[in-house]
Amino acid sequence: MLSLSRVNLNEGSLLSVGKPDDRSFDRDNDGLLDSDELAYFRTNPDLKDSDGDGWDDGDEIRLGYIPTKSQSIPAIEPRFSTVRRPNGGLRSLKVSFATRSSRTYHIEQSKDLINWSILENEIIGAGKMITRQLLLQDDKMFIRVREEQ
Ligand SMILES: [Ca+2]
Ligand SMILES: [Ca+2]
Ligand SMILES: [Ca+2]
Repeated sequence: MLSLSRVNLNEGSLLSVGKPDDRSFDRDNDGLLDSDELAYFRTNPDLKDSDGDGWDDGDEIRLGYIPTKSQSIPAIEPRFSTVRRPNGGLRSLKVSFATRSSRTYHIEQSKDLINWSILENEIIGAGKMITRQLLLQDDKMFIRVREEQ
């Protein structure tokens, strides 16, 4: 899509896949329309990650961060909250974390921080917060979220 549009622009080809000012066109495929990037978000319509902080413009907007400020980035660390039994014991653990589009995430557990086993595999990032409720067998358990390309 992107390379076709460049051919169209630079060489006057008759291929019509969308003009850069087309209201429905997203040249850099970051989830924001060119027209919105130029007029509203002030981001670069040719660059997925306008401020170079590692998060695509569309993901930053969806997650509530600023795509033109590299200091404004979603927290990588997962957030945890607990649900307790009436006797105070841990019943379940809620984990939520910000995800990047086109990355995958794994939730893993460990008792000793050495041996890790997978609780959930291949969670597809989508530029939004993902939340999971984890049922724990053991009250003493380490949980981590791993991101892969
Ligand atoms: Ca775009
Ligand atoms: Ca960014
Ligand atoms: Ca940013």
